[in-house]
Amino acid sequence: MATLPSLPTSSLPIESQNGKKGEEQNPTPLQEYDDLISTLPQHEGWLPLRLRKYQGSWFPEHNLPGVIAVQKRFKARPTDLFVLSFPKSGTTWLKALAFAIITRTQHPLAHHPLHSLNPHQCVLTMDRLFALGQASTIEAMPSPRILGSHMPFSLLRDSIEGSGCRIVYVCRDVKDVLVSWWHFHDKMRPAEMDRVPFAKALEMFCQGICHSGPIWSHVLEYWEESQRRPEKVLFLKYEEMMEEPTSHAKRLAEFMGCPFSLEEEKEGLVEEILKLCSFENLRNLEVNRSDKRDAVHLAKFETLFRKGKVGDWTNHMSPEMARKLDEMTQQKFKGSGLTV
Ligand code: PAP
Repeated sequence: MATLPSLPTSSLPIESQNGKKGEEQNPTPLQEYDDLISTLPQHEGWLPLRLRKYQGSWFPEHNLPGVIAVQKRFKARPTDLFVLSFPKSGTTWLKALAFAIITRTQHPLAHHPLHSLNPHQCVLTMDRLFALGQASTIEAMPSPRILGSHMPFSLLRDSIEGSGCRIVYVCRDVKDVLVSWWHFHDKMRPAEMDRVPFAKALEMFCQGICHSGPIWSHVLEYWEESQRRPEKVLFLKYEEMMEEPTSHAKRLAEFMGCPFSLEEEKEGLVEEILKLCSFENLRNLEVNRSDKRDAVHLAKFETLFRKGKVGDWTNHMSPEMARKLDEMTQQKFKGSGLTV
């Protein structure tokens, strides 16, 4: 088996890294870009997440300082691995899988950190850390690091170009992404706020007005990069991963430079990792059932595990709505070679 990287510090929650729980739970949010952000177009349709449009994409206002800081200041290392996605496309699952695969020799699966930590605590979201004024946490991580983000490729390009780092990206049926996002928002909204009607959500989504939207350019940018540099950018589809999890876990391991040995395969390690990272297993863990959340990931962890199914859109959309979204997707991806 290829030599596995040592356990990245990103595997540990921030409080564990510093050993003083709570101290960095009062971070000073980054204010450097507040003047710039106050001039950007805004949209309140997804309140309490006010969105701002920055260089063609919409971001939650509270997180935009982090996005801009990553774009302007962050420099990837050659050994970095980035787990990237459009929100609600399978990020949590991919983070769990990548992390479990890469750390499998350090952590016997029976005592793996994923039993007690949410995948977002194992693979930290770098723009959130920058937004919280904790960029130094990322710098202090020993190589190899595993980091996550929902940032579009166009905003990350300068930070990663020429570094030799690797990227794993997951995309998902646009209709299921919208349904997942709509439910997530519903759980996030304060009781006094009205639910966003699904038809309005669809309309905003089609206009690209949603976290990291528009979805189509987000997906296309990573798709095109994966076509240009397949050895450095692995492009995955949620539906295909659900259909053939074993072959995808193996592919992921190979891409990350730590393929499963024949012995590991015979021992059933691939299946064990898949079980550990499965929706059912993760959802039922105490860390993901309770009201837990951390300073980095604002939402309660339980909101990340809803149904975990392919095709739930059929329970929310009329055939007309689905046709509209499918036609938009086909039109946007036309000529790219990408089918979803
Ligand atoms: P994020 O962008 O906030 O990180 P993300 O993990 O990308 O969220 O997406 C959440 C979706 O992934 C949810 O889909 P649903 O709303 O349609 O149910 C969630 O259920 C699903 N999900 C989370 N963990 C897993 C998993 N281990 N396997 C499959 N799907 C999962």
